[in-house]
Amino acid sequence: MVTAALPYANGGIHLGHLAGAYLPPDIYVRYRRLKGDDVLFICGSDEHGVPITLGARKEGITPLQFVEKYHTLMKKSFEEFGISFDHYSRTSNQIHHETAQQFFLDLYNKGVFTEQTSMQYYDEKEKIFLADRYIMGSCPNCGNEKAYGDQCERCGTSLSPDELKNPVSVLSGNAPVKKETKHWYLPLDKYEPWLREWILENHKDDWKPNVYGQCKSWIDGGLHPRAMTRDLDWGVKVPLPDSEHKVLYVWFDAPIGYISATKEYFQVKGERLKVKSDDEWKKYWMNSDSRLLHFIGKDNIVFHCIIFPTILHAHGEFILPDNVPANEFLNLEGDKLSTSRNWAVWLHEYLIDFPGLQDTLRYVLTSSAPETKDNDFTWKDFQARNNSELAAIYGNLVNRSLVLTHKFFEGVVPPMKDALLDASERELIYQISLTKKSVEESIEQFRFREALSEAMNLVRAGNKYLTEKEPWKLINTDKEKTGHILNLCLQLIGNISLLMKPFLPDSSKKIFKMISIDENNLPWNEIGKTDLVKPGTQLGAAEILFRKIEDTEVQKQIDKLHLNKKEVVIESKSGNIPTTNHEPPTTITFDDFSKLELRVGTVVKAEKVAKADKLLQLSVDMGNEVRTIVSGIAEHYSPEEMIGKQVSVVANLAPRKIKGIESKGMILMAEDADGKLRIVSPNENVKAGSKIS
Ligand code: B3M
Ligand code: ZN
Repeated sequence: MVTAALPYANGGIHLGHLAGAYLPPDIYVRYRRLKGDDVLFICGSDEHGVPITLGARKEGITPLQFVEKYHTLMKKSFEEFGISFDHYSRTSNQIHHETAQQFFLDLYNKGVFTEQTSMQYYDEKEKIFLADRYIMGSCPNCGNEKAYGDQCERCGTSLSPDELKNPVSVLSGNAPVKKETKHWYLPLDKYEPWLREWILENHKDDWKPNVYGQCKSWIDGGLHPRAMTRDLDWGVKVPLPDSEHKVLYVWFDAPIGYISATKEYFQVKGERLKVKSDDEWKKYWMNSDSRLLHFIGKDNIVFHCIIFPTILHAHGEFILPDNVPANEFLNLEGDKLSTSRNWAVWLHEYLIDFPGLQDTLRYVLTSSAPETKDNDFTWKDFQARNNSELAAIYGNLVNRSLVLTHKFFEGVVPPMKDALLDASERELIYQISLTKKSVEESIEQFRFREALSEAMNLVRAGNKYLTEKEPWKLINTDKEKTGHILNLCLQLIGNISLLMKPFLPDSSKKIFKMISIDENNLPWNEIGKTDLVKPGTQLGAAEILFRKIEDTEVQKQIDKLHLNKKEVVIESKSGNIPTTNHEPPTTITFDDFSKLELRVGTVVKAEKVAKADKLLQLSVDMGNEVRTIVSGIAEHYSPEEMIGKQVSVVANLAPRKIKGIESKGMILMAEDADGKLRIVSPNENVKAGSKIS
């Protein structure tokens, strides 16, 4: 059972979504299907929650009109791009509402929830309780002034509205009042021992370090009861008396969407085939021999690793995720992808601008997949990978083999002769099986980037073989050996296109057509065979596999990005709270700037802070005093390296206690797209305490 995060129906699908949560599972399930495994790939639109109601409000349409518009757009993009979901559903469907409500009732009847009446923030003007993204304020952890009621996007901390400093309503811009309301809570704290064992002990070795690490810091940070209901009118209604204006929390209902979509899939299938299949979904969700995998982006880790599994566990009849291979983020041209700033490449636009080039995008996104750290997509890299890898290496091997066979043998596959096999050819054949094995291992460990690069190495080996054997010369003296060589090239191409099928399905299809193979009867385990293409077969015409991408095409994309980038902060109706933009305003006055006192200091002492992997405690000579500054650079500099370095210090920052140490000031750092930090120093040494202006 493979799921991909249900995207909010509040915009299009961009390359970051694709690289993080949709392409990896698509490769995975294509591979599993080829292996003959019983695999189901489910997704759908997430149509509830504040991202929807706020988005609709901004566009001046109803939530229903809003989700209709974006569900249609996303579904179409996925289809045209070729993400091979078995079913793409949506959480507004009745079957989902019923399933989520039943789930809630099951837990309610088991006494899982705690019922709590408390005072919560309320917007008197808009007459609405302010949960999640309806409320903003300062983050108690990092001071970000635009933290949301559910999470600070700058430091990643999960928050509740009560933790925000200076909260304001996103709708009216007013300071909220408190009003009494009742909700049902999932007591996560009670499940802590179970979560510790299930994740921290049982999944220590098989979950990705980034996923495991986030779970550990959540659990170690202490778990608290979390409300599973909200005072809203848009969503799945709470199925209890006196709850007309209450709905299920979107993160309660959305993951259950995976289950309702599975039910719906079998319902539709049953109707089509006129068979009874009502209980088929249970095989995938309740049988202990089923394996559940959730593919998501890193911002969804806590929901899929802690909250949803706790819900499934508390219910008792469901299997738990066996793995949650979450990816990090993809940046774009060195900058964070952002829907609100329109710093994004939209899939539906890509499909118009580069028709038929789905595989190129699959290749580029997989080759630079943010599997272990954030990564960068650039149009220049896109062009280079297409032209100098796909076209120049893969396309070249296929084209040369086909063209030469047509030229010397009228396109009829010549035989390979065992007696003619030399050592380098035996090795090449052996390399096919080795590559199969390593691609399998990499895919099964969710290392798609590595898997693709292994497959490409086999293509490179094929090119090398062809170049060394020079059949275009050999034909003048030895036609039999020439035929033998070309046969081997064609076998190699057949093997490679099967190996590449999960990654580049369209190209494989083209190749199979060129070499006259019926790909539908070619399972994964045929890889390694040297008789995939039978001698005597008439080959199809040689087609260009990957066309060249011109400079003008990528320049157009770069220009478009910059042209459409939104610099302006979008103001809410009342004018003082940005509704969707998380970025600070792009300009400040000189007065704003002059409030900063920036000075150069020299580090005279540096040591690690106990129990804090990221922190260094520095003693910085500021000319007239030596200050203690705690800085989060321990992963980038050792204490020894820091001694004697000149650093730029925000000298008038209010002192702050960090891990019990009073830190007076902050050190400026430059962060590159990979997240690597470097200190910002003057070009030449200056006197400690020099002012930066
Ligand atoms: N819609 C959040 C997101 O799109 C959310 C995922 C739900 S998965 C059940 O990032
Ligand atoms: Zn924060």
